[in-house]
Amino acid sequence: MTNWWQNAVGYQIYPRSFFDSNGDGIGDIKGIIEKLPYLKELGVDFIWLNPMYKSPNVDNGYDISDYQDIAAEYGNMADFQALLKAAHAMDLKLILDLVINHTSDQHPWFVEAKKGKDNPYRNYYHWQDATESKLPNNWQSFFGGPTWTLDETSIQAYFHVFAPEQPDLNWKNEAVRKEIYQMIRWWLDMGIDGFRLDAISHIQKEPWNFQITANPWAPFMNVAGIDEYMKDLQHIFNEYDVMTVGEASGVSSKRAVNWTDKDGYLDMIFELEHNVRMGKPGEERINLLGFKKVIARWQKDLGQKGWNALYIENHDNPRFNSILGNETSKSAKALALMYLFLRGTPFIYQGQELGMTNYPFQDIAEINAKDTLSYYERLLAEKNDEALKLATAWTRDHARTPMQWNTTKNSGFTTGYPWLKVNPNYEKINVATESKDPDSVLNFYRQLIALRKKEETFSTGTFTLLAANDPDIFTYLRTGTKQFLIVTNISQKVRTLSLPKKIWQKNWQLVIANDKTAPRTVTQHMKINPYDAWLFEQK
Ligand code: TEU
Ligand code: CA
Repeated sequence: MTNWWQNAVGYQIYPRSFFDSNGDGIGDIKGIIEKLPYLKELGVDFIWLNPMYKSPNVDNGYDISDYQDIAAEYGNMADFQALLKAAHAMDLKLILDLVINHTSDQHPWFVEAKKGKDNPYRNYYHWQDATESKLPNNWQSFFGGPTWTLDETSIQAYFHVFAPEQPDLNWKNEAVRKEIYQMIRWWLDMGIDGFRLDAISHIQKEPWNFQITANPWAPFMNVAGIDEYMKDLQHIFNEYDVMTVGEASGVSSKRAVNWTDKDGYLDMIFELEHNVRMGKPGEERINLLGFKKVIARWQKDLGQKGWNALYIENHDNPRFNSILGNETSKSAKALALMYLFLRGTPFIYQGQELGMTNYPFQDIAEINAKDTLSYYERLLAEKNDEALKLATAWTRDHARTPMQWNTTKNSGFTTGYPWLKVNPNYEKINVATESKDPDSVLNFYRQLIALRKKEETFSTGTFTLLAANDPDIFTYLRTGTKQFLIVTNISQKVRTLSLPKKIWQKNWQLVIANDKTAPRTVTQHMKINPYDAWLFEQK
């Protein structure tokens, strides 16, 4: 085991919603410092912070106007350095979000670029001749609408794969790359422990005359030529002892080996394929079989060469306990056991360790997420009378409601008025209550994290999927110097699991389960109740 992150568990903090130290309703850096002991007790090794840079907040910090400054609502650079120091003093590592596909339209580079065709910064972004009736092409942005926004003064349009307020940087311009690389070194020299690279697979685009067929986003998904830029980044990262995880949609599980093996550009990448949905719009859930097949394919394709980043929740998706579980503490525990023992580095998204659930949105005014609001507008324009339901069902804001700390007003997140409403279930689901309850989701997470880190087999061992086509049961083996069997029923059905003889004839012993009725050992046919989750060790 050569790399520290291969035996580590990470924790993702969405600063805006974590803990507010000064009562303005917005989480902040001092708030994170206050809660470091909580993370230490949870047992995680590193923190990934969502953006806390200066930003007009059109996309909550993913629209950066100054890469080397802290947004005032989160604190200042001295606070950040205090956080880094405090984290390191507790042996917690800290990685930052690196958003280099685009900047804010308020970034000085773009402010300059907009001034005219001759401005030295013009070429920092992508500009093409255009008129209102004729944009350079018909490509569509992730947030809805065209990827081009017209600038009437110059009769040109600029390019953006997200919101119009997030113009894409022109990576073909060497000056841009130089600036970005310098900025990266500046943070690494400060002593941070690595980066999560936002939307990194989009930095290269196809020629503007590329014709879209099935996948509307193909023209900016891991496009040829990206390797040159990734190699540059790799060389910088290699000079430091840091970990890197890329958000790399469009990089297939087969190609991900090149991205993440020992000569790979990055240490690991987040796949964005596993949220396989089923059900009618507005009532969609995750399809377990689809999810399982994606995960198993990544486990197999990365094999012993590449490295996975494991996650079930983040700031962009609904709560897993709502879309795959049944919102009980039992299902939250089953989901934890299901994914924490896969091969790779697990990430836990804040509140996931409590079994937090989706928010019951009743009014569009409760929504902040830009993409949800524009989707809602589109539905209204189409006169869809289920607009609210459709727009809020899968919104990112489910994950962004404030962290639930205790039973006091606003879950103890703030003494003021929270920027996004607190989920009303905070009176039951919160850190204080769950800390005292030995059977809570929180204490289950603590045990699983400790177990995962204690057994080397969970880091280095191989992965073998069992019952591959079972629609309800996710079960697999991890094999190294020891062998473990993970069995989970991710459904509301009582099922019987029949294992092959080569498995059941071995001698197994239960290590941990989410229910007292769990069998002590493995037999040929095992009755498994809804959301039962068991972990056995071969003796
Ligand atoms: O998300 C980007 C993202 O999800 C896309 O890159 C993805 O590839 C696409 O939706 C296809 O599935 C990141 C952040 O996580 C998100 O919060 C930001 O809004 C976004 O980038 C823009 O910076
Ligand atoms: Ca605050």
